[in-house]
Amino acid sequence: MKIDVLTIFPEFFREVFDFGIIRRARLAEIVGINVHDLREFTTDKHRTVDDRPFGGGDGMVLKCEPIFRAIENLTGTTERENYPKGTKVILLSPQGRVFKQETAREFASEGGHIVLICGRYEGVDERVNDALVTDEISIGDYVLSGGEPAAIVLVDAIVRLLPNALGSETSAENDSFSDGLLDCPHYTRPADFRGMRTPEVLLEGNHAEIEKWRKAKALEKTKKIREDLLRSEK
Ligand code: 9D3
Repeated sequence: MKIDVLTIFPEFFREVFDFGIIRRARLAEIVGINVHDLREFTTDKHRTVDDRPFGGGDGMVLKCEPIFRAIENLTGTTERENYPKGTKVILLSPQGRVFKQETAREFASEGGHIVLICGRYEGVDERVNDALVTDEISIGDYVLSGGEPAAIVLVDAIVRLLPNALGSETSAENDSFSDGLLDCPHYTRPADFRGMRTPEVLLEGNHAEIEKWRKAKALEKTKKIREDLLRSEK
């Protein structure tokens, strides 16, 4: 898989893809990640990426031209219909559909080439959405100052689902959210830490009982914290 990130703050991403699973996946050439400065796709002397909104109002709007030039450079076309098969051009914006584990699975399995456009300011010229964007995505109901943190979230959630990205120690199928429940509590040595004891069942080695305990704890936690997960389809 190839992932390109378009941003006016390329420095924001400088070290974030150099750790853990993402680093390992890049070294194993499971994924190639490249971050591009939107200003590199400007043609004017001042390298202008934004301008004031038509109709007035506060803030600035990201201009069409640098984004169209970037997408043409990265995909070969500025018409969404003509992208090579498996190309996703994703706009990170508060107006998008909310990113879920299901969305991560969709992008990991269908996206051979993913381009992430990081929104900023009051927004992005709507013609970017009209012509270029295949998916508009938000990561949740809170206000960020830009799409950059959201891009990092998507890259992390997608890359770890790519075949062979996880080591043999973990499996994506065992994840919380794959079975729709929160995880059970975990303990490691010492069994007694400053008087706080590990539940006996985990120390006794009865694996059927341990499984039963873990399921019950996961259900109890989910009921208390995320009842919505028990009601919803997924
Ligand atoms: C004035 C109305 N605001 C829209 C709700 C303006 C606005 C706020 C925040 C415009 C852009 C932003 C920057 N945020 C993102 O680009 C963003 C985002 C977010 O704020 N929350 C959750 N997911 C995302 S993905 C991109």
